[in-house]
Amino acid sequence: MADAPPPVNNEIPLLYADRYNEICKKFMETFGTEPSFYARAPGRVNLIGEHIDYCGYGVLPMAVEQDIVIAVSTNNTNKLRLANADQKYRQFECSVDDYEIDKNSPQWFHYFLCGFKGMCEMLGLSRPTGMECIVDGHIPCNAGLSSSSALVCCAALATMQANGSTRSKKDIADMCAACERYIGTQGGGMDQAISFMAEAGTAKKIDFNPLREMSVSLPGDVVFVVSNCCVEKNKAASSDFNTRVVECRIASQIMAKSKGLEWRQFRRFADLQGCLGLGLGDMMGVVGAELHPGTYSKPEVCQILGVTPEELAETSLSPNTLHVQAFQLYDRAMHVYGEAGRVEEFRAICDTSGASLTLGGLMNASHDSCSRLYQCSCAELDELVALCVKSGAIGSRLTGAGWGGCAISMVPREKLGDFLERVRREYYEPRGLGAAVNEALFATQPGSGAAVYLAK
Ligand code: ADP
Ligand code: NG1
Ligand code: MG
Repeated sequence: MADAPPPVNNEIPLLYADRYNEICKKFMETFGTEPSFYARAPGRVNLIGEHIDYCGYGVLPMAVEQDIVIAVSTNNTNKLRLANADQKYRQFECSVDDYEIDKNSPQWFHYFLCGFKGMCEMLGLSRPTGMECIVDGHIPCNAGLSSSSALVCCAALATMQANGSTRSKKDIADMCAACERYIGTQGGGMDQAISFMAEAGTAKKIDFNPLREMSVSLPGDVVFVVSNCCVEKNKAASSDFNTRVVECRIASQIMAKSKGLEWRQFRRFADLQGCLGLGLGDMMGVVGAELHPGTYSKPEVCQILGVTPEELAETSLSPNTLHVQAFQLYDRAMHVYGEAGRVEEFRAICDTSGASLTLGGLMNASHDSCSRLYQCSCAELDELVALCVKSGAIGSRLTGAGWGGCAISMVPREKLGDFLERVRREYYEPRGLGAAVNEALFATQPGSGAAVYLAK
């Protein structure tokens, strides 16, 4: 499956005809011509396995139905002309071989350019075809449902189709994980992998290096519900995300050094574990023995590794974490090794029946670890997660990078109505968010992956 290219369909499903017609109308108003095809890429919700993909560990997401659709026509003018169905995003135009991706103040079209640039490099195109594009997105932004990667993946897919090429889902996903880093965030590959490799009706266990996917059947007696705490967090606009990536890198380097290994070669916890040949539980023992709780100052890190601050910047930091003076290493490492273990347990339990209670317990433990050890939640999200559990969820946790955004809850099917009503009444109404509740609070099921639809 992952070795096949994303599907190219001749028909737009009847269910989506109205939306695509609307996009087509806007396209004609904007560009005075009809689109020749549509690319679509979904967002995702991660069921368990947070902030561990960039440490080399497997995760367990599923695609959501919400997606990014890009309508495309090609031109001979070497111009890339981008518009957005949402008027709050300004139009953008550039030459196909002359543009910059601004890491310091990322704007919406920079995410498009990440996918465009990555695909041009992958296909070896120095003069890609010009394109007119309208982006129509329905994934809540800055909320942990991976709207950024859906946009990057969709732009890459649109660029591939416009230039008449095909590549496998797996290769495009790997490429998109790398090219989204042009925006500055040094993420793993979860979001791009699930956007291409998702299948309707099944969650996926995604593993990395090399990229692999495996279907995971979810229990039938529960429903998964997304709830957005409505605090936005744009990951590329702050250094919080990369600070976590860097803390994990430094922690694995310090442990590698204390084990007498060539520490400069280590960037991820999974590689250190592989090299030491230990289990995840044993790795937590290594963390306990080799790292201390609390904060490491930058001079302390430099002294342990035997480097100058300039050398540390080279071996371990990212451009937007050069200013960071304090690193939490012990708690981050404990979170990652613990969370990697929970993903394995979650997947194994999905294969047995009557498992919901145990799965819920793993989700609750995951949230606790994200909130306390990884410190990537916020007061509103913690409050919402607690309310979801009080309202009948068997398990609830933040999903995506966090610092705001969404929780995912596992709710017994027969309690769904009461659950939604209580969360609406006790979280959204008191905050005056009642009008937004349908987009912020919804049951979801595993959706399908990225695809192309040819226009008639
Ligand atoms: P997320 O958790 O949603 O992936 P990120 O902080 O990674 O959040 O990136 C979100 C950014 O992606 C937005 O701030 C915006 O720039 C861009 N984006 C997402 N969806 C759209 C859209 N429909 N139109 C324009 N830009 C979008
Ligand atoms: P979101 O919340 O969608 O931006 C980010 C990373 C993932 C993963 C999660 C945390 C990117 C593109 N996405 O997701 O790789 O690390 O956070 O589990 O960097
Ligand atoms: Mg994102």
